Amino acid sequence: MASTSTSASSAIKLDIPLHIKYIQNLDKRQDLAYHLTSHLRLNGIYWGLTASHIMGQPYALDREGVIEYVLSCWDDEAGTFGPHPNHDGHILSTLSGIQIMLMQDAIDRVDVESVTKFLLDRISPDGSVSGDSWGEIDTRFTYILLSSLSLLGKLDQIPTEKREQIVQYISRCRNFDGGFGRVPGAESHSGQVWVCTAALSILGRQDLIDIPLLGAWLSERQLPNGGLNGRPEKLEDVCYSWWCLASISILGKLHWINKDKLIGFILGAQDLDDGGIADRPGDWVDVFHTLFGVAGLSLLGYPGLEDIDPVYCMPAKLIDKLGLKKPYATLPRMVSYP
Ligand code: GRG
Repeated sequence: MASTSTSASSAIKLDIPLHIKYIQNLDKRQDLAYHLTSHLRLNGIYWGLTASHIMGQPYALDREGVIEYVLSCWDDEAGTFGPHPNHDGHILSTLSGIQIMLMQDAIDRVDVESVTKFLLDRISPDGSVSGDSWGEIDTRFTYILLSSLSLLGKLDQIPTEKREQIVQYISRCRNFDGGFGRVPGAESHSGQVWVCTAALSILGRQDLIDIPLLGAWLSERQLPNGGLNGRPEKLEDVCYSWWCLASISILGKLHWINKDKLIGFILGAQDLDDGGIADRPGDWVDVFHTLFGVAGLSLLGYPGLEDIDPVYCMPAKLIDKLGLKKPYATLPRMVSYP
């Protein structure tokens, strides 16, 4: 369980070797929890692998084992990746599959034409994007479409008029507070704010964001204990150290967050016995919060970490190499902490 002592958190450090060990030990096929989370498996591998890259250990997981597993998730009928073997293909697992294969330098083993077709088929005439052939709509899927196509070098396959419809759809999801929701009219939520600001950044349409208004809304997400929440009147959670912080970095206003207080909050959510990071101090850890805690610390310039790209949530070096880097704010990497 994560540390409960917030006063001690200012003195503790990120225990990189312990968190790497935690990620390496997640593949516990004898546990019921492993099977109950199979619908999140490809996402989970992406979370663990990205966290390992950011903690400077890109080879922490068995490369060939990971590649074989991703390939075993292929759904022939959909022409893309499902989250686990014999599961239906979905846009959520598609992005994770692409991200993992890129980080493993194995994208040449993916049927890129088939994945591109699956993705392009998700765009509806009103510019919304569905997760699969069943038709659920969510701005998360809009981001995934754009991020996936862009990572595959296929963004230009979206016809110009559809691209404009996508932009207009995202604009319709913008609210009076400058934030964005899941669908038009839905409440602003930091997770949806990230997907929409990152999507507009990929399309080069940040002009549709009210930067001072949204930047102020995002900075108001920081609570007195240093943690960030996802929307007003809600509890702080380590994962918003990614959704809020990456958004505010894309807006160029990273300095509107109190860095030291947020670092203290994230470090206090570590499990210093068995590794991993929880949603908040005192709770059980999981790999989702481990990635977003480490990713938030990287954006804040915590020492000893690799840079993460706030638009793609992948190692910045890899995104630079692919020529996909977009404008965003960074903080200098600290030499030591505290
Ligand atoms: C490549 C990192 C990456 C993501 C792919 C799936 C996706 C695109 C983005 C998800 C964005 C999102 C909606 C994140 C929020 C997740 C979350 C913690 C939701 C919790 O919502 P509530 O209502 O929590 O349970 P609150 O904190 O509002 O009470």
